Amino acid sequence: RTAAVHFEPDDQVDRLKSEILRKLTYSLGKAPAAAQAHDWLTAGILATRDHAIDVWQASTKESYATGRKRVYYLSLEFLIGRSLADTLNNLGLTEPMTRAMRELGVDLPEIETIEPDAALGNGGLGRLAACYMEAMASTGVPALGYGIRYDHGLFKQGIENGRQIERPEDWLSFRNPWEFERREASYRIGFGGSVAASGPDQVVWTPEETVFAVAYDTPVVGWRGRDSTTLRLWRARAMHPLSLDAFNKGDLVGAVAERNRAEAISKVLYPNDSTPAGQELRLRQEFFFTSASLQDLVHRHHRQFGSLDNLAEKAAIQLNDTHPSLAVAELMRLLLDEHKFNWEKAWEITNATISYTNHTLLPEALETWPVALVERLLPRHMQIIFGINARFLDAVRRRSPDADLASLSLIDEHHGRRVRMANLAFVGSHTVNGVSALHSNLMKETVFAQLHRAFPERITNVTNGITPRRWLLNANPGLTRLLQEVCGEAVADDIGLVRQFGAHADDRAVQERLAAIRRDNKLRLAKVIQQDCGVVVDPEVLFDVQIKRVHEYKRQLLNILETIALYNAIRSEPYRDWAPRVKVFAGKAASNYTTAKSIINLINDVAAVVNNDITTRDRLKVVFLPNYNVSLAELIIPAADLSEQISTAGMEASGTGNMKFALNGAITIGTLDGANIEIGERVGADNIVIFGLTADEVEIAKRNPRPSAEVIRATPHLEGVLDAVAGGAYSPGERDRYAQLVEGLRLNDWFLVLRDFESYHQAQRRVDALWADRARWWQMSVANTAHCAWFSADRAIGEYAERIWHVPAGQAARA
Ligand code: DL6
Repeated sequence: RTAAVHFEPDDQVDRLKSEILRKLTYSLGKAPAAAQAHDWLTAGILATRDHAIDVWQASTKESYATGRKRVYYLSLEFLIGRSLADTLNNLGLTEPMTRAMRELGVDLPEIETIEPDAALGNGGLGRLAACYMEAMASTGVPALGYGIRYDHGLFKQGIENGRQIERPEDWLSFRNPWEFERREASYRIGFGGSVAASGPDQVVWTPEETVFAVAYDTPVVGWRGRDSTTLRLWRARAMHPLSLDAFNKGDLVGAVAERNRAEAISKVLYPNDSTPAGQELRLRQEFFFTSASLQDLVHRHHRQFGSLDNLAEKAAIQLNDTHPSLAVAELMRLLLDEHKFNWEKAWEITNATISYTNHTLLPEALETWPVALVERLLPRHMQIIFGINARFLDAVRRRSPDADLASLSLIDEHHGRRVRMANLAFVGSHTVNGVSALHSNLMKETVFAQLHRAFPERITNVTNGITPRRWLLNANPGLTRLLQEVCGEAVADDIGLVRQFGAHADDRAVQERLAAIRRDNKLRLAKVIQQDCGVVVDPEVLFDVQIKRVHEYKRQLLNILETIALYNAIRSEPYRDWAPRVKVFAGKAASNYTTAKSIINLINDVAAVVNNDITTRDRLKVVFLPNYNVSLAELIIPAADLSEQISTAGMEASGTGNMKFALNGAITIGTLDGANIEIGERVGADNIVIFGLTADEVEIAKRNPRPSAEVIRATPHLEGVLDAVAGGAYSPGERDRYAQLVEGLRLNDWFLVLRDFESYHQAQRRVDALWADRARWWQMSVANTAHCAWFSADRAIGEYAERIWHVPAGQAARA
C-alpha cells in the first residue's frame, strides 16, 4: 500500500497553507491577523488530523472488509505526550508543514512546544501503551486502545524550597483538537444493586446506580501513514445531569449531585505508581472503563459477525496489568447473562480471548480488593468470580491433590478476604507475559510460582520495546541524519539497519560527528536547565542522567549519596583530574509517598550546596528538573552521556527509559535488573557498566540481612556521607530534615542502598576512566546505538502478534 500522502511535493506546501487557513477561518473563526500562537497550533493540528483521518478510514475499512482479527488493548493509562510532531513525521509532512507555517509567518517548532502533553499515565506502563499503539499502527496490526479520558492527567510538579508540590494538570483547557466525541458509542455502566434468579441458570443484575460511558476517538497514525489504530477513551456522564426538582427547591448542590458523582469517575488520573490506591473510586474507574470497552467490542463483534461464537478468532483482548482484570468477570457476565451462553462455553470463549501482561512483582503493587467492597459495588461480578474460583480450585484439586490451594485461590483469606486481581487475570487468560527475560523468570519463581505449576505453559516473555519514531527519529534528528548517511535512508523504515553503524565504531570522522551532535543536544538541554533551575552547565562535561518516577527501588537515593561522596572527594583533592560532571535528575513522586518526596528534597538540598561551592564549581553540578514528562524526556535523552539504571536487582520489571538512552548512544551504568540484562547482552559487556548484587544475591541478602552498621563500617566514606545528611549538613535551616530517611536506611536497608554503595562508587570511577578516553567513549556509544534496534516496539508487537494474539501483522499479511 502507498502512503496516504499522495500529492506531489511541489503542491504540498500550498495545499497545506490553504488547509491551515481554512481551519483557522472556518473551524476557529479567526482571521490570520488576529490569530494567537495557540490558534495556529490548533489550525495546524486540525489540518494534520484531516490527513490522519484519510489513513484511519482506509485502515478501518480494510480491516472490516477483510474481517481480520483485531487487538483490543485495555489500559488504565496512556502516557501520550505531544502528538503533532510525531503525527507529521509519520505522515511524511514535517517539512512541507514547516514551510507552509513559515510562509504564513509561524515558526512550527516553536508552536509545537505549546501543545500540552497528554499525560494520562504515571510512567513506564502508560508510556509503553502509547508506544504500542503507534507500533501497531506502524506494523499494520488492527487495534483499538481502550482507556479513560481523564479531565486531569498526571499532576504538574513544582519545586518550592526544594520540595515537590503538586498542581492540577489541565490538558483539556484549550480543548483537544485530536479527538472525536462519539455520542452514539455510549454504554450504561452499572454499580451496586441486587442480583436475582430469573429462571434456571438465568440471573438478572439490577444495578442501583448507572452512569454513561461516552467514547472519544483519536487516530494514531503509523509510520509512512500506511495504517492507523484507534485510541478510544471513555468519559463518564450522568444519566440525569440535573435534577430540576432539587433545583427548583433551591437545592443547587443537590441538583448536580448525581452529575458530580458520575463525572468523578473520569475526573483525575490516580497519581500512584507501583502502589494500588485503596479508594473505592479507583475500583469504579477500573470497572467503568473495562465494562464500557467490553460492551463496545462485544457489540461491534456481534454487529460484524452476527454471533459471539467466533469471538476468540476475531478478537484478542490484552490486559495491560491488572487494572482491567475485571474484564474476565465482565466478559463472562455479558456472555452468560446477555447472550445466554452456558458457563462452559462462556469460559472457553473468555479464556481464549483474553491475555494479560504483568508489569510488577513488588508485593505492595499487586492489586487486591476487599471482597465486601466488590460485593457491594459489583454483586454479579463477585458471584462470577466465586464461580470461576470454585471450578478452578476443583480442577486443580482433582489433578494435584497436594497443590497449595490457598495461594492459588482468587481470594486471599489472610488479610480479611480480598480478591487477588493478578490471580483473576492469570486464571482468565490463555497467556500471561512478563516484560523482560529476568522478570518473566522471576514471575515463575516467585509471585506466580503456584499458578505456574498449575499452568506450566501459560507464562511467556515479551521484552518491552519503544517506538524508534518518537525516541530516535523525532527526538534526535542529528543522530538520525548521521545514521541515514552511514546506514542508508532506509534506516527510518527498518531500524534493524542501524547494526551497520557498528562497523564505524573506530572511524574518527564518525566519532567527531557524534560528539558534535551530542554537544548540540546538550546545549539545548543546558538552556532549559538554566531557565528552569537557574544553573549554568557546561556542555563539555559528562551529562549523567537519572530520569524516572522517584521510588525507593529505583534508588535515586543511592545516586545522590554517591554524589555526596564524590563531592567530598573532589573537595579533599581539588587538583586531581576528576571527570567533570553534571548530575541531572527529574521525576515525580506519588503525592502520598513521603520517603520519595524526601529524596527529591534531598537532591535539591544537595544541589544548593554543591552548585554554590567554588571549590567544585567546574567539576560537579547537580540539577533537578521539575515536572518530568514525555516532552522533557525527549529533550533530555538525546543529551545524555550516562544513563543511570540502578534499581535493586529483581525489582524493575523491565524499564524502557534504559532502551531509549542506549539507542541514542548513552552508556548505561546499571544493575543486572530488568531489560538492563538484555541491553548488556546485545551491546556487549565492554560497552555497559554493570555493578551491584544480582537478583539471586538480593534474595539471599534479604533472607540474611547484614547489619547496616557492619556494611557501613566496611564501606569507605559512607559513614561520613550518612552522618552529614542525617546531621543537617545539607539542610542547615532544618537540621533533622533527613534524620528519619537516614535512620530508615540504618534500620532496614530493604533496597540495598548501603550494600550496593561501594560497588556503585567503583563503577562510577570506571565511568570516569572511560570518559577520559574519549575515543573509547564514542566507540561504546556507537556500539550501543548499533545493537539496540532489537528494543524497537515493532519487534515487541511482532512477538505479541505472532505468539499471543495470533494476528498476522498487516504489511506481511498483505504482501
Ligand atoms: O512494562 C512497563 C513498565 C516497566 O518497564 C517498569 O519496569 C515497571 O516498573 C512498570 N510497571 C508499573 C507497574 N505499576 N503498577 N501496577 O508501572 O511497567
